[in-house]
Amino acid sequence: MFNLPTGLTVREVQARAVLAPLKTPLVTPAGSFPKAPLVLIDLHTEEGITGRAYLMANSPVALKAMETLVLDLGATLVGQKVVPVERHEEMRSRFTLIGGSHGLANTAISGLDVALWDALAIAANLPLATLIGGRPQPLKAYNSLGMIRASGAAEEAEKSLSAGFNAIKFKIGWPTFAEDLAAVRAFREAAPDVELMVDYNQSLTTAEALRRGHALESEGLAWIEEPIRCDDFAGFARIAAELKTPLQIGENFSGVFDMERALRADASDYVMCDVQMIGGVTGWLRAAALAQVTSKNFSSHCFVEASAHLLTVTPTRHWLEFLDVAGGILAEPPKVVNGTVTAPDCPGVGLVWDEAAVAKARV
Ligand code: SMN
Ligand code: MG
Repeated sequence: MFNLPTGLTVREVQARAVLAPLKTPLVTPAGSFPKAPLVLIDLHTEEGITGRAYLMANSPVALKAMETLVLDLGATLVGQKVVPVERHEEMRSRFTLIGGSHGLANTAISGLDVALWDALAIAANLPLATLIGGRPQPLKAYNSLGMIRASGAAEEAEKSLSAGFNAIKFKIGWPTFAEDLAAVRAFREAAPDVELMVDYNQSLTTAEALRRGHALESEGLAWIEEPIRCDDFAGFARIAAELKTPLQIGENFSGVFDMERALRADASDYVMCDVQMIGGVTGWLRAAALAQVTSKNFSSHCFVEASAHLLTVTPTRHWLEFLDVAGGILAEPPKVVNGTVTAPDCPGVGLVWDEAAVAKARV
């Protein structure tokens, strides 16, 4: 336990770009990843405690820039106290004169925010969930897949079912709607009793989203995700109003300010926040309040490890997305038990690097 009045002081921040091995390459309508481009963050304190987090560059071209930004922003934390909410606002203020903390700036702040909270939870000897007022508990999780054609659906569905999942998401947005529909029907046939979600990853125009969305109405989908460009809230509002199938967006909300604009525009039925986009732990806690006051089902996006803590304090929590992008460099990858994920009952988030795997994956 640490001495509360003194607290922890940041000594050094390390950032390491890696291409982490994936069990299966992730194929999206916006490009595919054979490996996961991640930045691993280690925030060392004078007291010997290290807070950890990782970020996902989503494109190898952004990886080095992300690493550099985390290092340079992390250097501004050196000598400062581990008081996450204060550090968060200071970090945001560094980007005021460049239009605010969006894009890579937003992700760097979010990653450092998670590392600060992780250090605090480790020092308090509590799981992050417990530190923020919840507790580790089983959360229902869906298996998140890439673009799978109808011909591959039975095999993928079978793998998900035998891993214990009760819900599966896959990406569509094939050149023709006939291909989308064939994939949906093949998954439904192979897994008749599970929830099915589809993700378009912003690949359609509004007119095409309405056309395909209407044609999917009778397929019993649990949600249709990001059919159009992620910042077209007026377009999403139209789609949400016209379709009966719930619309899901949120992985690209750039902080709670963006989320609030989306909610005000009635841009979605559900929200799914991403730890590195919404502002880390600090941003998530505020997003959880926004979702509660607007009665929106709140799911997570990627970042299984941190989300498993954060969803426990999210009053309108819905689904945890199981997409294991960091398992290849973690000593203890996240596990699924009976379709659920539980945050580990150890201090902090529970991120421990497999240093041998990290050494191999370094960029
Ligand atoms: C997604 C986006 C970026 C990286 C991985 C996955 C996807 C999802 O949109 O919802 O899982
Ligand atoms: Mg998505």
